[in-house]
Amino acid sequence: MLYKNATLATLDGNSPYGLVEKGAIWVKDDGVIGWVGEQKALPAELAKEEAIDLDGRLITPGLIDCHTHIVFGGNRAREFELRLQGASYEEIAKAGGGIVSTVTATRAASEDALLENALTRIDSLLAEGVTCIEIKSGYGLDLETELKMLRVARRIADERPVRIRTSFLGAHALPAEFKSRADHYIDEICIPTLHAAHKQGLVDAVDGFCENIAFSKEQIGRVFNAAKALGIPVKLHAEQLSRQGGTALAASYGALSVDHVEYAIAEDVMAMAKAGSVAVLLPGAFYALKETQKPPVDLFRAHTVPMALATDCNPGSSPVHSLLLIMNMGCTLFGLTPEEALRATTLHAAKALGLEKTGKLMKDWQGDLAIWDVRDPAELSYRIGFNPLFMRHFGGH
Ligand code: DI6
Ligand code: FE
Repeated sequence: MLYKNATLATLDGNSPYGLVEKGAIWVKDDGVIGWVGEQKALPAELAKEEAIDLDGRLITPGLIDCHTHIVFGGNRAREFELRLQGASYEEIAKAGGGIVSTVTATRAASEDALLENALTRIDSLLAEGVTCIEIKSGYGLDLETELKMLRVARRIADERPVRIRTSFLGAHALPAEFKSRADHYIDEICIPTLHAAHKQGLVDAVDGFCENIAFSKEQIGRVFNAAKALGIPVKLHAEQLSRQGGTALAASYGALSVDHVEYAIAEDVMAMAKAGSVAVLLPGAFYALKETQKPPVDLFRAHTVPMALATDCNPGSSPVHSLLLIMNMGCTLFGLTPEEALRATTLHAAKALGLEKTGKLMKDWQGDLAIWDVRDPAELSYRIGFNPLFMRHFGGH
């Protein structure tokens, strides 16, 4: 497919957005970019091919939502009401609500019902030009339901034109049946379930939640050792509600990403820089929990730690179904520039998932595209509650 007369935010080179005006891009039948650049430089044999004239509209790499919990049962509207009345997220979790209440609903739901339910949320993301979504398990917390969640996540790619990456998040919360026995849960359920899920080819990465309402560094370390032995990359929810030292732990395992990181300090950021980990910022959870501690964006810049942005779509701390809104929040709440916000949902999100040659418009890179009815890429972060997607190009189609 050849697109002509487009504005290209290639994200390549040193100019802002790697912008090319009056550009053209050719995506080959195998879904890989065959040619991209200024239209006047288009080789003669391509120039005579049939093309879509975009009349100056903007093309970016397809957006990537690199952190979601989008497969789950039930909802937490009641918890939302409780939090509005003053209960904190931690208090609700400690009282047996929170993540564990979603576990009950997810265990009870059939595989087909979970899929149908997730697709409604997936469709909101796809409508905004998202072409790749990471999905975590972690609302099963038993062998059967963790595997069910991962199967549902993978089935989404059969139902919709989207790439799916799955992360095993067995160390998300302690299920009620293991109350006060977190070490037993890790050894008897979490790690054996990881082995089973890996054996069935359902795991692209291993994640955990290092927090005083979840698991300690030592417990997460045991899960990461199991991941390492299986050759699976890791990532971690760390320093979200308090500073626990999860960031340094994750970095010591060469984590693909460390996520949330509101409470990270300079030494954490330096450990991430050394490990090459991406900082995945989740302003939806920051907003919904009325957090006031902002992630150390200036330190990430100073140490050239790439920043990604994601929805964290989940029924509790971030019931967010718009990656464009997250780009706006990244700018408004965390002080990213619109250019950083676009890199954060394309190139850097790809890196957070360990995807190669994805997230830039370059020859031989992956050719999933979002085509927008705007001319200036800053417009993607600027509006709130407005979707300027013109069309999406996925794979070889
Ligand atoms: N941190 C989060 O923001 C989500 N998981 C996590 O570890 C929240 C999940 C939930 O509240 O259901
Ligand atoms: Fe999360």
